[in-house]
Amino acid sequence: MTNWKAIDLDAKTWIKEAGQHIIQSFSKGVTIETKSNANDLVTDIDKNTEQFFIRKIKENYPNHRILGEEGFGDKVSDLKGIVWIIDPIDGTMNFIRQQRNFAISIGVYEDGIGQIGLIYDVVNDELYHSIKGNGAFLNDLLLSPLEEIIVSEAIIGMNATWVTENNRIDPALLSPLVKHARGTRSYGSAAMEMAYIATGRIDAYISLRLAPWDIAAGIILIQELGGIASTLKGEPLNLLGQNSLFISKPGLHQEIMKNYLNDGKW
Ligand code: 2AM
Ligand code: CA
Ligand code: CA
Ligand code: CA
Repeated sequence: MTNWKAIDLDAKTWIKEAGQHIIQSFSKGVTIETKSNANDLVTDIDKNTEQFFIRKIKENYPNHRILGEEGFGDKVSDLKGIVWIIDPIDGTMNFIRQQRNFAISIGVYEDGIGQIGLIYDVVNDELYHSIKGNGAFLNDLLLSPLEEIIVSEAIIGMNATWVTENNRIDPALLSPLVKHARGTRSYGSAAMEMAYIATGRIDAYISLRLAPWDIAAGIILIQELGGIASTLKGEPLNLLGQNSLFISKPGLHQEIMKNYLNDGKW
């Protein structure tokens, strides 16, 4: 039997320590590089933070594998055994430009099943955490199960990109949702937006292009609270590839799927 409580405790200790290093970097300056395109950024802090987690995990759990955004982990092509899925800084552009609105995201999976989800909003010292079946917490506060809400009362997290010309979705599909919702928000960190659903700060989050490390922790957290996570076509998420993401409070997910997304037939 895997001792998830012990792993969770270690992960929380490490995530706080990593957060301290990140805070210290604010006064030192960071080195910025671009990845796939001019808006796809990475810093030495993203890389150092990922390497920090890998060192800790390998020392303490040598048979666990690690899938990390910056590529210092293992070549993971299946989810057998225990796999840590890590985004050392989710919201790198915010980290660089705002020194806020970013998070560390860690999901721990066993044979493809999410067991531990951690999202750490470093600057606000807000640690969202969940062990499957044991509830979800913000720091020491037990979070309540998510309640149903309707579109006209809901705040939807979504990047404006998806209602402009783009090569992933017809902007006409999502624009009625933007119009009918109580409001929309875009924070620029998928992990943080999912954490905000957990606390009720927003009610759903939509993105057309996310990687496993963006979503691994958030889906554990939200499912623990009774929320629903799928692709924008309503399909199950794949933690080994790119996905669209539609994660939401219950009720709202069904309403949007049916009335705005033609039950995934688009
Ligand atoms: P990142 O900061 O870790 O790269 C921004 O809207 C959100 O989308 C962030 O969570 C960001 O994660 C994620 N994202 C995923 N792929 C991206 C890409 N190619 N370029 C920029 N952001 C990306
Ligand atoms: Ca990135
Ligand atoms: Ca990310
Ligand atoms: Ca990242």
